[in-house]
Amino acid sequence: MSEVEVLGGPLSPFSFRVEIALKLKGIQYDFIQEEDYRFNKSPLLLKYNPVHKKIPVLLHNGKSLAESLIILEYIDETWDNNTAPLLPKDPYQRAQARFWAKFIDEKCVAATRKILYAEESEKARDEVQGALNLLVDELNGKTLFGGESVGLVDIAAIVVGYWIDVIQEAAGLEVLSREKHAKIYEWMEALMSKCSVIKENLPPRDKLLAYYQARIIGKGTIIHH
Ligand SMILES: N[C@@H](CCC(=O)N[C@@H](CS)C(=O)NCC(=O)O)C(=O)O
Repeated sequence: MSEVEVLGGPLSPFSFRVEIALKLKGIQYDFIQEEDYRFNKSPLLLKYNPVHKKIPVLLHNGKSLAESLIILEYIDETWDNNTAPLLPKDPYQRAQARFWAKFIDEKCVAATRKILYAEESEKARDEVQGALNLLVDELNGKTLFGGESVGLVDIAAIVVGYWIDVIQEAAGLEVLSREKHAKIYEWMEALMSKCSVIKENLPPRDKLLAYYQARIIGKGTIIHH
């Protein structure tokens, strides 16, 4: 058995976080693709993430870990080679990075899910737009969330800068606006130009779009073009 394995999906933003962190650290790993993580979970997924039954799962020497943000911290602490630290050393800065990563998942991702996969509600849309405005403020005066180098929050926020942009197109809705949230688009551009590992490994946009279009149609959501 390989020392490090990722049980994930090629189009999952959370799985992507884990793969990027490992690549940035230069850690070799094997990727095990979970074929149908929504409707036909594999025995491996149920065994290694019995609590949430979601990808990604990191396997390190046979021990399993779930939840992408927890996995990123584990990777940072386990391969603390200082070449690509994901979290700052200063305790206050570390706590701030965790705060914003949690904010991204609890406010931006959770509200986007509500809009797309439940019924579209104005309240959820206001919620996600309010959260995105706060992310824009957090980027004020910075190129990346992590300052000059890619950090935990940058990796966590790719779901916003890349995935939400595609998902909203698939759904025919606008939550992330090129005008109001221009700073987020600029940040995503800066991230890709500063970090070739991210740029080269992002799933192709057309593939991602087709995937979410199929998911949304499958759910019976009406698409407004
Ligand atoms: N909070 C989790 C979210 C993971 C997640 O939502 N994974 C999705 C794939 S993108 C999944 O496995 N969904 C299966 C399901 O909802 O049953 C993390 O950060 O790892």
